[in-house]
Amino acid sequence: MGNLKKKRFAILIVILGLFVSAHGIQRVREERARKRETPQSQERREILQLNSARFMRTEAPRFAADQVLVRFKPKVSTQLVEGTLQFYGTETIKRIPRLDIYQVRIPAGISVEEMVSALRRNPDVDYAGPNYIARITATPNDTLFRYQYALNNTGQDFGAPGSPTGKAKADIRATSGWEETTGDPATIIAIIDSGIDFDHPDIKDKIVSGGRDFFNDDWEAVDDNGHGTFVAGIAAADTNNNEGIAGVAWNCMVLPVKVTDEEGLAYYADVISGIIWAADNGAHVINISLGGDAPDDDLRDALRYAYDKDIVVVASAGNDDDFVYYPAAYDAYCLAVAATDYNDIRTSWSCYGPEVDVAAPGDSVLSIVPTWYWEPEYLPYAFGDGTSASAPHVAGLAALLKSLKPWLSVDDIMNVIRYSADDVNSGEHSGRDDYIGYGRINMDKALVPIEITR
Ligand SMILES: [Ca+2]
Ligand SMILES: [Ca+2]
Ligand SMILES: [Ca+2]
Ligand SMILES: [Ca+2]
Repeated sequence: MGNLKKKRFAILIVILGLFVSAHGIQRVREERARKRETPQSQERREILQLNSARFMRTEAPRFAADQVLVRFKPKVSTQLVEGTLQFYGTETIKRIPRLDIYQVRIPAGISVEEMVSALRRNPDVDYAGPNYIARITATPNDTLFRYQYALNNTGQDFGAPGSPTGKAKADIRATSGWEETTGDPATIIAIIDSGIDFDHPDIKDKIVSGGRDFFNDDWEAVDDNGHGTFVAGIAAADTNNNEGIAGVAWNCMVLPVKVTDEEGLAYYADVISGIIWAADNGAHVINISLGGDAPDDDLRDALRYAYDKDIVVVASAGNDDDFVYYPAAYDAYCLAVAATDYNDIRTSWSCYGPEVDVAAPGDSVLSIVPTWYWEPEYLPYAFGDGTSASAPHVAGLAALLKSLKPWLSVDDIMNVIRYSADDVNSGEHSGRDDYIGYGRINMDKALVPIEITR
């Protein structure tokens, strides 16, 4: 591995005003197009399994089994209303005055559907329907949460004054996903990057150890660039702590692995060592928000090493509207993540190709920056762009899945994330495509209680 030190390639991602790209690899587009058409019967089989299993949620109670809501036409007298409700054998639980809706209990032996149908046939009835159970959502108390459109987009103002507002629901459905799980502190996400700021108030309690610094060859992966802290915050910032932002993997922990220098450049050899070290030191998920344009067998083998240990590797596709970078392009062993924006539209700069699996927000994403990053009068948070910001959303989701269902294999987790994604560009590219893969990830759908039969 002696000549690996000569292979110095750029980190792609450069959310924080640092963008170094490398060009020059020759690849044949047609060859890739052919590859894309290869039938993937295995994948199809698993899509069917997931789709059929997903009905479990709709079979769960969606409305109260013994109640209906009914409203009478405005001219119907109170006496007639009460007489009618008695006639149907119902018992009034309460009346919602402003809407003039009666919540009533139906007699035993009659289903909600039968009662609704009977009431709707009555000419005095204006409306009748089930008493649906609203799905509650988990909203954390982090002070900057409202700026995190990527997690919860209501079309709010999320940026500096004058920045665009997004489209409601162009988000990863974090608040409803967190109803299923907020993650297990035993689940560890390794961040192969520039290190993490150990002093940051919104992540310092989420870091499992000093990690490993391969660039400086020491045991404290201190972030001298900012990129790694930013990436780690998206995946697993301290959440519901009345400070800063929420992380996707609310309770999961991070393991810092420093492979870049302070400019954000890394040797392949260090990235390879970092992946193997993380795999051997407790990582359940590995996030790699960096990449180079040259393939490398050792890099591929490092990914395979992690994959063989059932570790989910998530990698950024790249930011220059070109082919997918390495290691994201190692198709079998990782999830390659493209970037969408606050309108659920693929960003113009996101890399594309048959290796893209899913997309996640990568435009104007709020996260943490090291405490030394800004002048002291600024909060240590920033908005950043890049597939670097997209990947850790997916890594966070993988960690939540691993927390909820530790028995799932790496392929199960990757497939759940793929097949539960929303095909948000179905108008132009129906189904899986090379721009956003299966679509923008959906935590709510991915974390639904389903059984996977193998
Ligand atoms: Ca160090
Ligand atoms: Ca926080
Ligand atoms: Ca892939
Ligand atoms: Ca599509």
